[in-house]
Amino acid sequence: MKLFHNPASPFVRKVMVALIETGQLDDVTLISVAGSPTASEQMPTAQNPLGKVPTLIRDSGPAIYDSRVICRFFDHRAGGRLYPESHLWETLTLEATADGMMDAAVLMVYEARCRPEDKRSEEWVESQWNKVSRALDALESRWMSHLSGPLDMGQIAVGCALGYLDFRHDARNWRKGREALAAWYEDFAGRPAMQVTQPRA
Ligand SMILES: N[C@@H](CCC(=O)N[C@@H](CS)C(=O)NCC(=O)O)C(=O)O
Repeated sequence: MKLFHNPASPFVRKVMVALIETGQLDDVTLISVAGSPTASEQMPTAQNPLGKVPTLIRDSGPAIYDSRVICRFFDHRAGGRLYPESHLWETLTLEATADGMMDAAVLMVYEARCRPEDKRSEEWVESQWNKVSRALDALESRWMSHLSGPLDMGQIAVGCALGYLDFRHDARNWRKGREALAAWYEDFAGRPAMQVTQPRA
């Protein structure tokens, strides 16, 4: 199988961590691409009309995309450990929360990268950060017990979201006032799968 990949993408990182945690990394060849909403020349637009990574070309059948779909596909292939039936809706909601944080954090980067300076909106950027900030507060106040349970895809997604905040929005100091989450991340980031997938520009 072939995975359209970029080492800075937190969504691609989710897939890579899931592949490593389920022992399937050798089943995938990486195709390196780079792009943004305003530069889609290298992006997999033929396989994914949205022109986004990650996109996966399987051995048979059409390409599949969106990190949630690809992670679920690989987990299903490996026997279903990362989306446990007993906590399915919580796991999916936690993953959706982390994905929403990544969406907002990536849009903040695109605002600076894709728009001319005189067209950028500080209010809009701050509104995106407000989403991230509310999600961080929810993780700290409501999700610590789930985060501390057996490994699942919700945890992996949160780990990748927090890693992306360190990578692109370090100055926002997300750890302040979220000591439990910060301590959880300190431990989670030490997993070998997290270590070898650290984001790179
Ligand atoms: N919901 C998608 C989001 C993927 C996404 O936004 N990927 C970014 C890279 S971090 C991308 O490909 N951006 C190019 C674009 O938006 O045109 C997923 O979970 O896979």
